[in-house]
Amino acid sequence: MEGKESNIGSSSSTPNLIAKSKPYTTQFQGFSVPSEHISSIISFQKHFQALDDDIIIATKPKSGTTWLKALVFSIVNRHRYTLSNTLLNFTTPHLLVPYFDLELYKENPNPDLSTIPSPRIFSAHLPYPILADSIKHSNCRIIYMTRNPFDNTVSYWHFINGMKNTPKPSLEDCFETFCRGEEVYGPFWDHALGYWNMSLEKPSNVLFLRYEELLEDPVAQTKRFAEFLGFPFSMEEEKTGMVNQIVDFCSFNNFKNLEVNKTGKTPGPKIPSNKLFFRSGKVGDYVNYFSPAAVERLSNILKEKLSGSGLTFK
Ligand code: PAP
Repeated sequence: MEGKESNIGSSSSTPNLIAKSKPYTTQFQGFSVPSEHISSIISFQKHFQALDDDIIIATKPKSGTTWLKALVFSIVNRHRYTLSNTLLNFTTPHLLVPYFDLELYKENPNPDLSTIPSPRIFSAHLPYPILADSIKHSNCRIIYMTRNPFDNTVSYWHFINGMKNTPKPSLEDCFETFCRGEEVYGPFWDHALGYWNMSLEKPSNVLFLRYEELLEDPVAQTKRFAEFLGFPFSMEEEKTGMVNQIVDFCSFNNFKNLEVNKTGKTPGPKIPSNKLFFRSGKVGDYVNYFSPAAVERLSNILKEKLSGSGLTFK
């Protein structure tokens, strides 16, 4: 959908399809969680045993998860695969770095994860308080990426409207739901604050970044991830251009054009094609969708919710 038609001005009384189409989301431990994943989240909380060298990629949907998964997989497996034979050429990052709730604990409430080669890389859209306790008590590393809420909302709106078997909210619906803190995995501010606060408390375990920072300097951020994860690039690797090669391989224009991402399909009935994970990959696209009044409204909500935390969004 090339939806430039919905420029949201003031608050709307349009019915909220996401909230109304129960049981799409359910209030669970303080957050709006997709109802269909609650039982797998409970199994994950109960059974997952974190290892100290586990890596967890945590994001709210549409914050750049696919990109971050590709980068982290490439960093960690660079001695195992070259960029021409990496599994990322044939498999979506979403299968290589599976979600706890959407995949691993979906079919089997207590899957055997002990055969996954070390370091295991997992992902979650879950807020920090909902993660399994064993993660919080282990030494594993979490990279959390967030994104400015306006681009995030636009991206989500496009995505959910491109999915099958989901509600089809208007952009107004998505915006209103977001402002109320009732969007999927929301409230946005509590989601971000949970990881933000942990990144301040345990900086060697939780790395916090924004999509915009990654887009602005992917080379510096990729080196930062590698250091944080305990896989720093050697001088030799830097000299031979390894960091740039990984960044270029995972860049929007290259990555979205890999056959697997153009025509491949993730298992399951909801995602019609992997290309749904790639749209514009830009910062600030939201100005084409939201009026200054709408931007001001949500900015004021955020200012209040994030007040005193030190967390800011451009
Ligand atoms: P998910 O939560 O469904 O996994 P996620 O990957 O987090 O989605 O977010 C998708 C967004 O990241 C899309 O943003 P847009 O709608 O504003 O365009 C997508 O285009 C963007 N994206 C995907 N891959 C990349 C990449 N390699 N570089 C930059 N942005 C990317």
